Amino acid sequence: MPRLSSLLALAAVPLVLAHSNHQTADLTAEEIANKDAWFSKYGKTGDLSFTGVTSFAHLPHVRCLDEPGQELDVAIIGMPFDSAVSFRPGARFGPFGIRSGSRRQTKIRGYSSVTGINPYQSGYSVIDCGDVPISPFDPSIAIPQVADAYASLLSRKVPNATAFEGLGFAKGLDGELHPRVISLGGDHTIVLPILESLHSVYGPISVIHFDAHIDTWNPKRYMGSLSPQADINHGTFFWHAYEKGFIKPGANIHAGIRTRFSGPEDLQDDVTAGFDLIHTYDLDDMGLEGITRKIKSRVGNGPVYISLDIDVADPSAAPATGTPESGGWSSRELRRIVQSMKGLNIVGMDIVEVAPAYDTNAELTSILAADLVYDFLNVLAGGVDGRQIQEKTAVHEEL
Ligand SMILES: [Mn+2]
Repeated sequence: MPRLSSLLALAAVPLVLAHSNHQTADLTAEEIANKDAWFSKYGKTGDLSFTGVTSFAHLPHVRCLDEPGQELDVAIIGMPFDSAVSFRPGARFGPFGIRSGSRRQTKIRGYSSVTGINPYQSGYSVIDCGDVPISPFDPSIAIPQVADAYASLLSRKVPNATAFEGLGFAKGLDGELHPRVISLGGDHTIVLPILESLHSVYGPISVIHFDAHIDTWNPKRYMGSLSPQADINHGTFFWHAYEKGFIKPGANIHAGIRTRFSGPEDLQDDVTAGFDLIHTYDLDDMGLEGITRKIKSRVGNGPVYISLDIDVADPSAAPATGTPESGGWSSRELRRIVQSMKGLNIVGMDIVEVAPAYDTNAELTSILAADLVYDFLNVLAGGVDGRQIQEKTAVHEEL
């Protein structure tokens, strides 16, 4: 049996050899800060996908609500609120989870082989505006907090208005271009104050609603009408949006529906609220093109808001959500349907109901949600009628 000292000596050999090939640590603090010396020695500066403080896709992070002078083209903002849910809570951690799921997205590796653009290096800026500080204790405070915060973002100057105008996007009733905001929920209730803010800029707008649930439940039928605040929750907010006139009558549509109902009266209320409906099984019969055509013909060319509850995806792809329903679309099917929304006159988008505590260790739900935000950004860059903004990646400049 060999002696321990000779085993240690053998083990030391590769370490010594490896070390002899290594460059030595010889950069000064000034050289490291200047980045050129770091780059010439190590070939990479800045954050890697798994390093750094986590903003969405490593985008610049500005606390926009604290900086009223911050101009915005496209803003990503978290709405960490989950105090109005009917089943599992936890979506207040959705913005945290989606940002974590976005870590492999970076500005320099954002080129899409599907759309032929990099939405992070296009003609407009994308900024992570942080989170809205929302009361977890009282929805009657939280809901106006969302409305005030969203209105603040919509009021900002659009720095690259030319790129936006080139896309053909709708201006507000004031004749001005306004930022496009992508909200990370949060439970679905946040959409009511968002639609309120959008209504004050654009007037009534159409809604495309990806979800397993209709969310137009009349509160008088849905769990009773206990108090004015209890009436406003993540299953009733579209009913309120209809009653308040925020959405265009007869120009809204759900896609991916498959939950159970109290009875046909729920679906009658849904029609009253102004929605048409695509069932999850319709994908088998209508195909991708049929679904896309039905959605686009329903909402037309006017201003449209896209709201995506992550539970529209099958629980095998997105288990981390408050009210999962089996029989949903795969992540591939859902992403293709979302990508096909290019060409609409989009005024805002959200992904809601991501509750990371129920996710797998592999972060399936958060990664899908972050990839859907990437698809949103590509859809926005596609503009109205498929007009595409000027791509500014180095690759395109070389070509
Ligand atoms: Mn839902």
